[in-house]
Amino acid sequence: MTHSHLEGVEEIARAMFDLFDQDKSGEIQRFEMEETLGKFGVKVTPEEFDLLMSELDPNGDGKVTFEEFLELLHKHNFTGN
Ligand SMILES: [Ca+2]
Ligand SMILES: [Ca+2]
Repeated sequence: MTHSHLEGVEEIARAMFDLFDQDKSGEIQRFEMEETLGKFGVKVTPEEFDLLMSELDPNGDGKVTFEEFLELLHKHNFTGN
């Protein structure tokens, strides 16, 4: 069984997304982002955090959907395209 390149990327993105989405609500809220980064020992200043959220959450509703997450990966060429 062969996976297309895009399917592989979506699988990785989904796994990463699930890691952040601790309450499995289907969206990453700010507190989840903060907690998950903290768990990995990543320290960001409030300014850096705001910048990160504005990247991840372009429509500014305070939640990152899987679509927004995937779009960011594409934007930064993590997909290799
Ligand atoms: Ca959530
Ligand atoms: Ca959003």
